[in-house]
Amino acid sequence: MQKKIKEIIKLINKNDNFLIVGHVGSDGDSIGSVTAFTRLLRIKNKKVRAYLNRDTLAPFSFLETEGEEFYTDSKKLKKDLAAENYILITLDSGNLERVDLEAEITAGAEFIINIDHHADNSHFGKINLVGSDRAAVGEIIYNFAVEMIGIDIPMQVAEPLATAIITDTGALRYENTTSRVLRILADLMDVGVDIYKINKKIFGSISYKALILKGLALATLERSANGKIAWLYVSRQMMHEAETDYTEGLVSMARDIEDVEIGILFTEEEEAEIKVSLRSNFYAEVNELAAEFNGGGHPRAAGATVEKTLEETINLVVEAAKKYV
Ligand SMILES: [Mn+2]
Repeated sequence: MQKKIKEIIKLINKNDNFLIVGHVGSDGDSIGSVTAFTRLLRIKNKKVRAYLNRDTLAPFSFLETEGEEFYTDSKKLKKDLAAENYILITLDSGNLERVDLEAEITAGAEFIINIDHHADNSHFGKINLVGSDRAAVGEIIYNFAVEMIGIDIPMQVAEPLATAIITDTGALRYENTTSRVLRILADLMDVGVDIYKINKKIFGSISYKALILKGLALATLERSANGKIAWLYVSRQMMHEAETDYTEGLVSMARDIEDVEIGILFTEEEEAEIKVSLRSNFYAEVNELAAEFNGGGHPRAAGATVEKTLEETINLVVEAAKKYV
């Protein structure tokens, strides 16, 4: 890992125009890593742009990504990049389809540096750094920061890094919370990061509308396989009723039930486009279950999109999940 990091830093030093991006349906790891790495390259006086999807930014407004280098308008980004040569750095995307950019912008890059922590990463970059034993991409970017500017990491980089790590470890509750993660967070606290504030922002508060949606979703809860599989769903009608499509944390409600091994959330994005979120507790490799439906992810957290009706998708996925418990 350290060798690869040095190799990428050398490349960064030799070049001067970068575009950094996370994955579709961006989360705290994606947004935090993109924000931190972009600021790191700015500190190194590099020309750098980042694309952050406006739809997913709201809970992370405390990261204050308002600088001119942070684009939320894809059209403007495309226009500004049109006559330029740029290197694309993708963070937290397991494959090219996950990269949150218009195909034209991805294709226009000189080459891609792919930095990720998903074990099933397809190595789509010219350079690939896949630390599948790392809890978050933020953990990898922390190593870049130490290598590039030393351990005295400024707050504008430290805070998004902590956000990335706290998000992907579920506030240090998931199996991926290693002693290495705790040491990094301790170092980030030492430079001034307020872990309590970040925890509170991401996991300790919910909007009224999101809570209404949670109530509607909980009413759909069902179990199978002697209570080892639990699932709930969110239909378009329910999102309409609650006036929100914020489903963050819902799948954990199913997974966290006593004796459950696999928790599933079905979200009806379109009439025949169902997002399937999969979580497991101890042994079920839900990335393999996701792969049966052309999805992917981690052994304990994975997902797929199924182009069938809600009811058909629930029947298919729940049936397939029984093999894993
Ligand atoms: Mn991640």
